[in-house]
Amino acid sequence: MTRKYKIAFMPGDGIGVDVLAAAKVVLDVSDFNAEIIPLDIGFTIFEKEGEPLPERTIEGLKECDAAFFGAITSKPRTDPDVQRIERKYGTIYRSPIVRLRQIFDLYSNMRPSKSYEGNPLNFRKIDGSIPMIDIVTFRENTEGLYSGIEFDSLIPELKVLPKFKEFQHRTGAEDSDIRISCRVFTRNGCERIIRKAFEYAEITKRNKVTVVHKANVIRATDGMFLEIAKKVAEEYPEVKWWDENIDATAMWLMKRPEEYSVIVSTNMFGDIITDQAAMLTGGLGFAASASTSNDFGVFEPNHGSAPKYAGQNKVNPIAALKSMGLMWEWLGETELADKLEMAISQNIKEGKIKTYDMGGTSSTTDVAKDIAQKFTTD
Ligand code: GGG
Repeated sequence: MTRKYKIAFMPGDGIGVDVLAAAKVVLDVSDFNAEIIPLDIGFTIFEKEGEPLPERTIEGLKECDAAFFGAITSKPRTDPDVQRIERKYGTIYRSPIVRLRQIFDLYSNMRPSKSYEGNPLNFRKIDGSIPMIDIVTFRENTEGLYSGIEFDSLIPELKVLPKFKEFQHRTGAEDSDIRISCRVFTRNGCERIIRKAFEYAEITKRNKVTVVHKANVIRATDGMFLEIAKKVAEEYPEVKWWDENIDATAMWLMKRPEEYSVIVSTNMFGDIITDQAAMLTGGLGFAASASTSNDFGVFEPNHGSAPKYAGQNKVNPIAALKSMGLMWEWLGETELADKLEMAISQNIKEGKIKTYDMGGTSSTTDVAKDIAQKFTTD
């Protein structure tokens, strides 16, 4: 029997509810010893209370060992619903996902992308061959272009800077026609995610890291990222590494995806290449993630709330199940994580019980039940 954990259970919106209910089917047949604590997050609770990440959720999370999260609906601030709710409660919508990452300093976003034998959605190269892909990406999760430092016009403090003066002169844009989203990096932020990737490559004996950036153009931020990578790499002589520009990675991922093993990148680049890697390995129905600090973790499928499928018991629960596996692994429950990974592989290889995205007609619950049955069979 494992020690008793406290796990926050946050289905969120839309299909987040469907896939977490499916994961619960497997959780219930496992001997994972946990108190499950339901917590509110997302657009549904924003509509009810004017706050997508209520204070009680933040406080509840502080009592937990980890959080298992489904999905949320995010809408731009020009959306009439957002504006209506903001007016009603006098609040401003802020992404609860980004806030969670910042409040709990979940600086590492780890996203595995793996081909499963027999998956009809596996990527085929132009020559017809199916590469066996096994990539783990570490994406910086709290800084960069998602740091939330944005301006809705050229504010006076910036307008006086020579670079802005030159920009405004060249473009002829009025102050009010300029929007600024800052890409802010810190030395510590770069170093800890790069170290995480190299450590992982060493511990798992993958021994291969690709550092992805655009240092030749975005010199201040990505220049520092690359410079730190070179220093950190010296501490891991067993790990072979190389660096690439993000555009080259996007291209080579389509041509030779099997050559990548561990990738480390910045917030936005990491977000984009992991969606690309997800499509090479079956789509968002298979894409799981672990957002961790040094002592807390939030585990969630990469997909969003897909409102058009919400409540239909139709979508693929594998990404959520894999996220639960990542949570077990992070908690040190490796036996449970390995058993779950085996059960998922068997379900995909057999190819009998599968959701619509894989060409099947089974429901979300059917897939979960099949995986639960395989999980409990030795
Ligand atoms: N499970 C991931 C999820 O719900 N994603 C939705 C999303 O990316 N929303 C953007 C955001 O709120 O930051």
